[in-house]
Amino acid sequence: MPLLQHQPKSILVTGGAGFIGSNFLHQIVPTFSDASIVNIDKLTYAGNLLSLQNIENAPNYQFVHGDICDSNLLKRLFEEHQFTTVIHFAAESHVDRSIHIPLEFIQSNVAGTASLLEVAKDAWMSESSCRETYRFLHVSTDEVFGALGAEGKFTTDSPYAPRSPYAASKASADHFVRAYAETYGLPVIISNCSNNYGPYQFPEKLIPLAIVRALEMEPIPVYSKGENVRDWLHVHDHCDALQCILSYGECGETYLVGGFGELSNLDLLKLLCNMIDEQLQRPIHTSQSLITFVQDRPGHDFRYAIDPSKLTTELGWSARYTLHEGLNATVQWYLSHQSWLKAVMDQSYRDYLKSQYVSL
Ligand code: NAD
Ligand code: TDX
Repeated sequence: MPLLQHQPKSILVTGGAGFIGSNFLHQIVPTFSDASIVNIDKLTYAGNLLSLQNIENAPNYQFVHGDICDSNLLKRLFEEHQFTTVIHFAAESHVDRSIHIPLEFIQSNVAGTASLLEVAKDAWMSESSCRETYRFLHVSTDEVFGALGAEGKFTTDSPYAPRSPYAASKASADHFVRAYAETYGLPVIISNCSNNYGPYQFPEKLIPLAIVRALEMEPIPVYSKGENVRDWLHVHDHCDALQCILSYGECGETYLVGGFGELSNLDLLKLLCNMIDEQLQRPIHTSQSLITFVQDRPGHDFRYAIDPSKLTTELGWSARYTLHEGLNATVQWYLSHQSWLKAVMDQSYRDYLKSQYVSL
């Protein structure tokens, strides 16, 4: 592991009320107890302060309700807090929604990232004292590299080939982040991670959606024949990787994050359904019988898979959870947090889901 360890003093987290951001805050608020941490979040349907109740009163933590597109608000926050570290999660994150409302994705993911970069760059340039220790970590996705066939993995040499409006917006954000490093010297790091699962994930994404549907004995929709493959990583492993990258990563570098968790969607759902039945003490195959094949997502990427060797060999990170352990723990978490589930699933969300699926 490199000898230099970055010790953040004043941290800005964007999108910290969402799935990965809230898990990350649960980790860093107690860990970096000497640092002051500000979380700016717009609280879209995907962001919820209920996910942050464990840390909301911590003395080193503050929540700001706001939009990263609001440059004046960002300027005020940078002046007030003199951030030495920015960790940028805020984004519209659901591929299916990006197909219906692409412009909202361009606004938050592209314009929002550019507005954050511009304010961060100005603050960094005017602050000579902390320039050496400054870091801007941009949290991105493997979807920017497009779709794989049956073989191979994404590496840091993979070309950009985004295929959905979501992926294109994230790719564009990545390009802006690199442009700010090349043009202005802003010390940035980019991480591209595979599919996350775990606590506090909004139940529009496959795993929490399937758990909710199984709990309610409702159909569990799987697109096409369920043959598409995703590379699953427990969110705590992703958050560990981000902490590792923040502490030991090199500015200007890109790290791919993944834990060898490949499975087809159908195999994943069958495994998950068995775990749900076991934990609910239901007869075997009760939940599996709910799996329903529905119309495919337009432009559905066939397969993602990450080669994380740069992160494991250079920075010493590796995943703690096997897929089996992680999924079991996740089922357990959702079964014991049904009040959280109910609170985040309001009627408008249920109406949205109803409009989504066409049974085959
Ligand atoms: P999420 O949708 O659960 O949370 C996103 C958060 O950002 C929400 O709290 C939302 O309110 C906030 N937000 C959205 N637009 C905003 C804006 N304009 N200003 C301020 N806040 C705004 O997403 P997530 O799954 O936690 O993903 C976080 C980041 O990680 C995203 O950038 C995503 O692209 C990336 N990522 C996600 C995954 C995954 O599997 N979920 C994998 C790799 C990378
Ligand atoms: O109802 C469904 N049925 C189904 O078969 C849903 C919601 C999804 N799927 C399929 C589509 C994908 O092949 O399951 C797979 C996973 O889908 P999502 O959970 O929507 O994730 P994905 O589209 O792969 O993107 C996710 O991983 C990368 C996150 O949403 C992104 O934010 C992240 O960047």
